[in-house]
Amino acid sequence: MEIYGTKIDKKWQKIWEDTDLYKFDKDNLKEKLYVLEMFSYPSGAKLHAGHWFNYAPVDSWARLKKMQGYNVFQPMGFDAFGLPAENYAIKTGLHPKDSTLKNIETMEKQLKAMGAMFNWDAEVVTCNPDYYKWTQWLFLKLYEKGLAYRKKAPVNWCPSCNTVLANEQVIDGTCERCGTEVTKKDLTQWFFKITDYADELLEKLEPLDWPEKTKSMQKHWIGKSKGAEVTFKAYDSDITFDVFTTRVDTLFGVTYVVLAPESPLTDKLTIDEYKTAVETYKQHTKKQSEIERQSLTREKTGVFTGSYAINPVNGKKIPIWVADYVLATYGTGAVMAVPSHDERDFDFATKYKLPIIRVIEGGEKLPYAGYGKLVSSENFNDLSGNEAKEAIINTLSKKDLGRWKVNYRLHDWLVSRQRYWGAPIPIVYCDTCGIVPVPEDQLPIELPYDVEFTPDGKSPLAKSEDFVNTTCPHCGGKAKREVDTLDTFVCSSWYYLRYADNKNSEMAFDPNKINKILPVDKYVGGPEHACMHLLYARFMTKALRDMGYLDFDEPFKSLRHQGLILGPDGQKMSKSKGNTISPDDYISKYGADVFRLYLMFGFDFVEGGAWSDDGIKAMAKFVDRAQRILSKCTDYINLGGKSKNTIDKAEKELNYVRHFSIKGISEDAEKFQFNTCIARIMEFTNALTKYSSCQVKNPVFLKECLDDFIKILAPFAPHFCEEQWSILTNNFSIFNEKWPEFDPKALVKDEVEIAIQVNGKIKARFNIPANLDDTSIENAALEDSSVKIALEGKTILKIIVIKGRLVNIVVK
Ligand code: ANZ
Ligand code: ZN
Repeated sequence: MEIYGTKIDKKWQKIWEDTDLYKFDKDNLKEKLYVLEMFSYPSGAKLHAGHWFNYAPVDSWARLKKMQGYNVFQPMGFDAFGLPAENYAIKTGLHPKDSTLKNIETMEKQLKAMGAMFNWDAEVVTCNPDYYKWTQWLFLKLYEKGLAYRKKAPVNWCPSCNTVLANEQVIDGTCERCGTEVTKKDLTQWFFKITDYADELLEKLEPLDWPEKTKSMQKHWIGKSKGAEVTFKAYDSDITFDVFTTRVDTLFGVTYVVLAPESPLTDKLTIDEYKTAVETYKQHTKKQSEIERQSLTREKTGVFTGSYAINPVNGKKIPIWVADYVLATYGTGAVMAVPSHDERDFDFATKYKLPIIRVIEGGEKLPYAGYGKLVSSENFNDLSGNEAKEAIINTLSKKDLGRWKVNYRLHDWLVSRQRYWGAPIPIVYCDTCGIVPVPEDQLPIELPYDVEFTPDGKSPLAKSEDFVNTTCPHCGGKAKREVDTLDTFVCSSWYYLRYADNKNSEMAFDPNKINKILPVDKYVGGPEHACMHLLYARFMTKALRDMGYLDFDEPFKSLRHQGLILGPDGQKMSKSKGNTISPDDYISKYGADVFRLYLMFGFDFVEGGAWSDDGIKAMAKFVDRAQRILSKCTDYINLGGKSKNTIDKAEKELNYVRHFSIKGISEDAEKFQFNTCIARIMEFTNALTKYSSCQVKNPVFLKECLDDFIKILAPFAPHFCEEQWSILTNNFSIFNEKWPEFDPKALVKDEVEIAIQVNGKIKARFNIPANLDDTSIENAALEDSSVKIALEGKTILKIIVIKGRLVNIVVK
């Protein structure tokens, strides 16, 4: 008889589905628990081990919570638009719509084979018009509130994907998707004004139950910096410009000014004689990534503009340079250089023989700035650190030449893409009316099917006459549609809201419904989303809250990340290395439970690790063993084996392990320590095996132990345990049973083992009642025959009793 494997899996999966076992009760939300795993891209044809490692352990936790009485909502869906799906389609020569829908079908089947209790009736697929209609609606709402806008800006361009990328999608200067070096292009693009929420995104981050590392990455990405803006005037000219500085107290030490090559000021301030040199330098800069440019150790380069500026505090004339270590995208794109107190300025000044004036005494030595006393100007002498800053800002602000300023590293979110496979942006351009948002009742703007979508740098939709040409919703005249599509991160910034009301055709979601189901109680997915998806979703929640749709501030109260499953060689799995593990092969051999158990036992959830075939074989053996002991004990119980009234030692021992396991698993699962959960179940199996070999057993007690055993294993091996439960009890379903509670009394040991030493050498060990007092312990020690022999002819000087562990008899 098969005890685990696809036959058992399928049998129970069908029954679970037919009986609606996972039904989420929307009318009884007191004990609701929204458990969410990041939905997947249907970009490859199949689920990989990484998907399983995200979904299976979390499903086990959700099952446990269901048994603890929670009304669990665990939806699943597909992040179906975007580059991954489109690139897959191009690679396979299929249309993205066809390949995506086909992949989704396969992946749904695989996800079902996992036996996870997903609420499939809540499924969302972001590339379906009934979903992206509302993504477009969201765009219109943001536009209405001034949170979506269009501007020309230097943007990140991936020459291989042929599209712009958001800052978040540029990793170490390369494209997040294909690894190609990213360049800059001046383009008119759509942005979401996430910076309006920078402060709140920062403040509300701290109290969240999220991994500290993720919080700190997001905090750094938002990058709040408190400083000042100082206005400089160009010499012999009307041009003025601001610099951003966190060290306005070093203003007397400024010996030159540096502009970012891309700053519009650069062209304005470069005099004719230097134009060629500056232009050459600007071209050179285009090839450098922002990461490289920020490196402290890299050799500094730059060129002179031929212009000078006036330092507003002392009227000194200082040269204006252009250098790539100043970024156009931060602060004002212009810097006051203080080579005496700033390392980069120091390197630059040394290389180009620019003056260095030390203005602060008593701080750290060069090249780092200190916060010592100011020594540079009679007016400010003897002031230190913050006092000097205050005094200087006070003086400057009277002439409107300086002010406090808070700066953020975070930029507005660039959301338009020059690719085909995304939600069309619901905007129309009319010669008469300008930018016109598409009226809500005309949504969705459907993505046309017949389009030449191979990327060539232009938006593919521009090639579709039918799509482009339209009438202006405002004046009825001829108009053209926006041809860019939305970044797929826009789709995923609100999917967790749609799950809770996915069939609504009147609105994106009914606030009355979803405000009760959300926020998400536990969100689990990869750590790579720290500065993208997780930030965007938080922004979207806050924006929708401010529009009156949501009554909560944060979408994800508690967040966990799973680690990475590596190939057997310890390397990241990749087709080119030939070290990928396909879950399907193992599922058909061992069934879902053995696979799930192995993932949970063989790896630390947060750390992940290398795959091992031996590990999964061992897990299959364990399940065999568990089944044998269950069947042996069940037979004994059914035969009505001899019973007795007294509780003997063997019974006590098993009872201890039983309650120890219940307690441990309840606690460890809460911490997502699934490997120790399985280890405890293994201990319980050993204890059962030991007890089952006793001559006299207590069938009533044994039945209780088996019940608990199956219950606490059930979340981890759901199909196997449902089967065993039906054999043992004839009941359905184990997941409607109550999770057992441990009995603290069972964890108090009656007896403890004690060691008896004579002059530090162990002479005997034996058990004593756990509550024995010191004198009785001493007496018991002196009674022991081996101890008696050791004490012969000696004088006892002292007896030391360490409760519950040790007696040391000191003799002469
Ligand atoms: C003068 C100065 C003296 C500075 C000193 C620092 C130390 P954070 O803390 O990251 O906000 N800066 C300003 N804009 C820049 C840009 N677009 N590209 C590169 N560097 C820029 O850093 C603020 C400091 O970074 C500013 O303060 C400015 O240099 C530089 F002893 O001004 B400081
Ligand atoms: Zn018009």
